[in-house]
Amino acid sequence: MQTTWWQSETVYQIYPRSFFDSNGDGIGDIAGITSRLDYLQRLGIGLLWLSPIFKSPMDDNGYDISDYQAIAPEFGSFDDFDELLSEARKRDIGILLDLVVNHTSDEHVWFQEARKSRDNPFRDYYVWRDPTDKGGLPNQLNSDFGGPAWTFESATGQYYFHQFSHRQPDLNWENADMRRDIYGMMNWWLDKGIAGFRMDVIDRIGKQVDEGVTTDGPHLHDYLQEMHRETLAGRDVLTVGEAWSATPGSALLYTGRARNELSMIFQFEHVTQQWDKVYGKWKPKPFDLVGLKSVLGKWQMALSDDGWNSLFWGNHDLPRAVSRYGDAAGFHRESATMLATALHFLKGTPFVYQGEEIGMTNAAFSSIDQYKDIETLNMHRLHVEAGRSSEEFIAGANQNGRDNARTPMQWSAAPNGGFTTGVPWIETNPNFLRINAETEMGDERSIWNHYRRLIELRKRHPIMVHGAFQSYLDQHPKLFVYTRRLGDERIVVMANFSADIVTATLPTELSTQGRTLITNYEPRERLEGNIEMKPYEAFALLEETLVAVADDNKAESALPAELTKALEPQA
Ligand code: TEU
Ligand code: CA
Repeated sequence: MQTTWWQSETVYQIYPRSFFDSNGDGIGDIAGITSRLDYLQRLGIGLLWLSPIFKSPMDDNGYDISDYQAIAPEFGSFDDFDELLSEARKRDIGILLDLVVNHTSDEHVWFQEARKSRDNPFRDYYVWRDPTDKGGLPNQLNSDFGGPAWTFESATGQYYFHQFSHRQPDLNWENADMRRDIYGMMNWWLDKGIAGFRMDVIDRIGKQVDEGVTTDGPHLHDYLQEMHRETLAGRDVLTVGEAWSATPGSALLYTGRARNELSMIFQFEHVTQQWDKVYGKWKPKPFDLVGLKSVLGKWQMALSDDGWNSLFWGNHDLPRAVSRYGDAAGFHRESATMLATALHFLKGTPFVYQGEEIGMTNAAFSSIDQYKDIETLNMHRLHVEAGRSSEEFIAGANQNGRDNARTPMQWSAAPNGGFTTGVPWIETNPNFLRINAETEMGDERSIWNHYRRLIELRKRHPIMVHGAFQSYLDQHPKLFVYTRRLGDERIVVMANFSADIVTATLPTELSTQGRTLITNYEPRERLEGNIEMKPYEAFALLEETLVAVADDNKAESALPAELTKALEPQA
């Protein structure tokens, strides 16, 4: 079975602002990432996705780009970037950059020009509409960050369209000159040797505002196939498109092998399915495993023969996995390792979000003043203006707000978790004393070592990459049970998503014996009849075959001195 190189890799997402601060200004930076490459190599990571590092006023922490071909000064210089790229390459780690081409910053020169006059050559790089006869908004489209998606510019008497903040004007992808400039920029970065792109809200670029269409517009796939022809064709690179609106059907349009568009997408149905239908993520719902399993299973089956799944619990926009789906207070190690096992044995490419590998948790901010995220701050303002309580909003933001994922990476028990010797741009989670990379790496049963083993197993066992998925006990409210099969090999995965001891009767087809590839409790050799699962127990059992399986559970040996040193806070 032919494996495309990125199908057996694991990607690690870095939010540069919060990863490691090398110069004490309280903001993570590119040199900080370079200083942590040994840590990432030891984890087994093959690819890094960097959230945007480009010049930006940082209204949306870099997802508002003012120069696609300049490094944000607070993150460093091109020399720093070139150093990162070459040091990563020495460790067989590729770099994916974050391509944000649905919109730019309002400080981008294109927008600065466009807003000067209606006949400026760059005017049509953006989406402008006249007010209605009564001077009102062109239509009722709203921004994801609250309020109308239209802002009026009196200088030229028109509104411009922005699906996010008013400082992130949407680009007009119907303009061929604009598309050509984007492709030129992409080739400029690709020629530097990056491994590919994560593509921000790529489902939005086909917008048709007069029809009220913001996602999956009629020309979306024409643009992506043109982009592929003009930039990606002939290059062995990885692309992953963020597509909150994706369905299994559209996923095949984006990622089908014959489509020549993207390698894979991030779909979010497993996330939004847990949101309130009216208030979205701001009114959390109780966790529903049966619903989650049905979505994960649907996506496994939909992309089983073509296309390719990304696998993730978290990213810089989502709450911390162990807080959202596990039990950070009661069974921290068990639930974090269970979540990792349940996800990494699925078919697709796993994405680990910075700090997930050490079980970082949500930050229990009590005041809106502790929050930094523009989405949260805007929504809080609208919530309070609508007469609802700040405390009620903060309870929701504490569970699902984006800042939960943006508190500084916790490297050690040093002040600020060893992230900075200065004052961090956002508060460090006080549990860094207990939850940090240094502690985790030294403990053979830690979350970190569990991730390291999972990543290693994927490289060693083609069944984890290519095996066919089949779920069992679909209606069980606490157990996620599935198998992967490749040829005469089969892996049985069982995960208890609860703090309870759960007894279940296994279907006869799951009665088997073999070797435990990984577990967060004691290894099992036989499965049959009634099985008792401990709180948040998860394991993967490879059915007995003639092929001896190397001991995958051997603990990581003591840390090499150079790595321990690498974790010490920099002067
Ligand atoms: O996110 C797109 C996006 O839709 C999310 O912000 C989502 O709307 C929100 O988190 C759900 O509550 C991408 C980036 O990942 C995000 O960080 C940016 O803020 C956004 O696009 C604009 O670039
Ligand atoms: Ca810094």
